[in-house]
Amino acid sequence: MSKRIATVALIGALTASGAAFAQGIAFGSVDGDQDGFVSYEELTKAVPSISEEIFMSADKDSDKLLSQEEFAALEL
Ligand SMILES: [Ca+2]
Ligand SMILES: [Ca+2]
Repeated sequence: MSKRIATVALIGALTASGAAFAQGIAFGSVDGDQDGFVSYEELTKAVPSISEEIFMSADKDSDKLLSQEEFAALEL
């Protein structure tokens, strides 16, 4: 049990510190409905730890969706 918790904590730490995240996750795999944009919901499915603030700051045109370009510039 404690080993399992440690593993989950480790994954969380890796995700939270993921400077290489944008490079490590393909846009197409995050864009669940393949409409060419990543919504906050889609992003949280790929990265549960991501905050809405980070999403908003990456969404340059404030349409609540990340284009491929905005996604690439995502800072975590
Ligand atoms: Ca989408
Ligand atoms: Ca946008």
